[in-house]
Amino acid sequence: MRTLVLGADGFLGWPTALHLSDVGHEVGLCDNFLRRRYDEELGVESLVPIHPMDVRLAAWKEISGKSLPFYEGDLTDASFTNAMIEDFRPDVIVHFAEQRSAPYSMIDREHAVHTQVNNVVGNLNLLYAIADVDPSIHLVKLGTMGEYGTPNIDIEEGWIEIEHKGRKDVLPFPKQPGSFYHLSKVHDSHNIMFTCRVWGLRATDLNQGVVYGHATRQTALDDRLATRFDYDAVFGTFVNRFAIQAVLGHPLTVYGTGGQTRGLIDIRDTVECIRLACENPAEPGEFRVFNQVTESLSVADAAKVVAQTYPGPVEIDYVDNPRVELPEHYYRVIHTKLVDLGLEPHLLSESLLHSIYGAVERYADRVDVAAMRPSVDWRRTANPTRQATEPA
Ligand code: NAD
Ligand code: USQ
Repeated sequence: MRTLVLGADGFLGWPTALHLSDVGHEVGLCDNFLRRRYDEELGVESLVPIHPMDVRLAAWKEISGKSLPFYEGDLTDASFTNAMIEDFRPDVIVHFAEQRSAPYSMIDREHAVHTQVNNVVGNLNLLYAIADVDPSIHLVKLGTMGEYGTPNIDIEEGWIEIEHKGRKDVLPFPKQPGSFYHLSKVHDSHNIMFTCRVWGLRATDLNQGVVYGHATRQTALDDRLATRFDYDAVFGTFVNRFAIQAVLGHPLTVYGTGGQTRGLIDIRDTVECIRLACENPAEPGEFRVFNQVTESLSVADAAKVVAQTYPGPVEIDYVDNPRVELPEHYYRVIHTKLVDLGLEPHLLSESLLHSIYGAVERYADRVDVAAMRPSVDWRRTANPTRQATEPA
C-alpha cells in the first residue's frame, strides 16, 4: 500500500510515518516545517530534542533499510499539492498537516485567520488534487473530538438518527466547537463530506481526542527518531503538561474546577488507529467518521491519575480558566468502530508509567517553567482603537 503522510514532521505525523513504514507500507512524507516556525514565534521548544528531517530520514534508513521520499511544501500551494500527488501516486493519504492548537487560534484576529486559511484552504486544495489526479485515493483526515463540543446527549460516531415531526433521517451529528481551531476542523469535515457526496471521493474523518504519551515502538529505537513533546501553554496538551509538572514538583494546573471532560488517546494507539483506517478503506462515495478515543476523563480526574501514578508527592492547583467552556457537563462518547477493526487500547494509568515520566525525567533541565503559564484568554473586550495587523 502506498501511503502519503502529510504533516510528517509533526508530533503525530512522524511516528505514524515510521509505524506504517515498519508494517510494510511504502510511505511518502510531506511537511512545510510550519510547526518549527511556531516554536520560534513563541520562543519555546519541544521538551525532547527533535532532529532535522534529513537526520531523521537517514536514521530510519540506517535502522530499517528503508528510504522514505520527502516532499517539502505547503498544502495551501495548490500546484505543489497536485504535483506531489501526481508524483507519489498514493493509495491512501493521511492528512495531519494543519495548525492544531486551540489557544494559538485564539491569540488574536491574525492567528485566527492564519489557522482557518492554513487548515481550510490546505484541505480544500487536497480534495481538488485527489479529484484531479485519482478520485479512488482514500483520504484519512485528522479531525477532532472538539468538533462536537460537549452536548447533553451521547456523541455518536459522526451521524445521528433523528425523528422530527413524524419523519426520520440519519444526519451529521451537530457540531458546537470551542475555538477557531476546532471550527476549522468542522469546516474541513463539511468540505470532505460534500466531495464524497458530489464527486464520489472516499474519506475517513478521525475525530481524535487529546493525545498523550511520547514514545512509540519505532521512535524509541534511536534518539534521532524521537518525536516532539510539547508542554507550553499554547501547544502543550494537558496530560503531558501534568506529567512534567509532577516530575518538576510543580502543582498541576487544572483550569477551573477541572469538571470539563475530554476523550483521550495514547500516541501508540493513534498510530495503530491510522493503520487500521488505511488498511480498511471507506467505500467510494463514503464519508466515514470514527471517534478516535479510548477513554474519557475529566481534567480533575486525569490530574488524580497523575498524582496516583507518579512516585513522588504531587500537588494540584485549581487556576482561573482562561477558556470559555462548560465547567461541568455530561460526556459520553461512542467509540466502537476502531475497536471493531481490532484496536487494543492502552489506558492512561499504565501509559504514564510506561514512557512519559521517563522522558520527562531525562530532559527535565530543558523545561522553561514560564512557558507553562496560561497566556491566551478566550474572552474578548471591546477596543475600538485596536489596529488590524496582517500576518507576518
Ligand atoms: P503538529 O503541529 O505537531 O504537526 C502538524 C504538522 O503539519 C507540522 O509538522 C506542520 O509543520 C505541518 N503543517 C501544518 N500546516 C501545513 C501546511 N499548510 N502544509 C504542509 N505542512 C503543514 O500537530 P500534531 O499534534 O501532530 O497533530 C496532527 C493532526 O492531528 C492535526 O491535524 C491535529 O488537529 C490532529 N489532532 C491532534 C491531537 C493532539 O492531541 N496532538 C488531537 C486530536 C487531533
Ligand atoms: N487544561 C487544563 N490545564 C492545563 C491545560 C489544559 O485544565 O494546563 C484543560 C483545558 O481547559 C481543556 C482541556 O484541558 O478543557 C484540554 O486542553 P488541551 O490544551 O490539553 O487540549 P485542546 O486544546 O483540547 O487541544 C488538543 C490538541 C488539538 C486536538 C484536541 C482534541 O491540541 O489538536 O484537536 O486536543 S479535543 O480536545 O478532543 O478536541
